[in-house]
Amino acid sequence: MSKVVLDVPEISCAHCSQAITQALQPQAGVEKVRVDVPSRKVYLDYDENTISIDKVKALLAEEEYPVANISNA
Ligand SMILES: [Cu+2]
Repeated sequence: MSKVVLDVPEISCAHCSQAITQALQPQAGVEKVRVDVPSRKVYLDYDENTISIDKVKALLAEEEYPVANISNA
């Protein structure tokens, strides 16, 4: 399992947190999603053999939350 931190500048409120969680949590391979609104970060635990980080980025982009940066948790 991999752990990453995604910087998502568009995060601004609890609705954003909910939208991102709902977009990612149901996906196969996503273990855990935690959105921190004040720091505009998404903490993601996922199985890289099941879902790619590019897929995660695409899903967030579809929801109008482009990922600006990815770092290891
Ligand atoms: Cu919001």
